[in-house]
Amino acid sequence: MKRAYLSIGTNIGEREKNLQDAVRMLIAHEAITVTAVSSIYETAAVGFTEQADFLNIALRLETTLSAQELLLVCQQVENDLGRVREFRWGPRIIDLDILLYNNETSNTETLIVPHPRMYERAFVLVPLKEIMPEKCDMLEGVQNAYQTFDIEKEGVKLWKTIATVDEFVPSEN
Ligand code: A4P
Ligand code: MG
Repeated sequence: MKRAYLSIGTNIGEREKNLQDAVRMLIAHEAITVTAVSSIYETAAVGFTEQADFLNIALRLETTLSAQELLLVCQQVENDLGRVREFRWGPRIIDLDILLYNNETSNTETLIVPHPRMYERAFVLVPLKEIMPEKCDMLEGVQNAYQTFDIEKEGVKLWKTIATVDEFVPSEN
């Protein structure tokens, strides 16, 4: 089993439902076990700033998939939720990025892990820090980067506290 961390973001439509749908699809995948989901944060857009605020979460999972296979699953979830790619960093129904994969590095045309921009982004680090176990090798790097931020200035606000995966995905209907 490999452990991976994802960052999930949305700023179009029913944002909380988009997050729940994405998490449900990951839970339903036979080769993935979702082991933790962070609280939901509302975050000011980074990159292209003339767009609506995002909701962002981080998620921890265990999987038998390779990093490349996990990327394909993430892209399938994005497509199933109807994501249309208009331009880089533009508004999106859902975006799933692989932040970390089992302390491994990848540098291919389609996959760079650790995610190349994660340490510069408060909207990634704040939720991620919440779900990293204390013994995790990568925690120190995340904490060091986190300390360089003034979280309020970065526009990252707690939007909804989440304690467990079950709390995140209430049964439909
Ligand atoms: N790719 C390479 N490495 C990875 C990885 N570790 N995880 C490739 C996922 N994908 C990875 O992604 C473009 C390509 O990156 C993919 O084809 C994949 O092979 P994309 O999702 O199609 O396009 P994108 O998301 O617009 O680009 P990118 O580079 O992922 O954007 P970012 O840097 O993730 O920025 N502001 C707030 N507040 N919250 C957000 O969630 N997100 C972005 C997206 C910008 N601003 C934001 C937020
Ligand atoms: Mg992306």
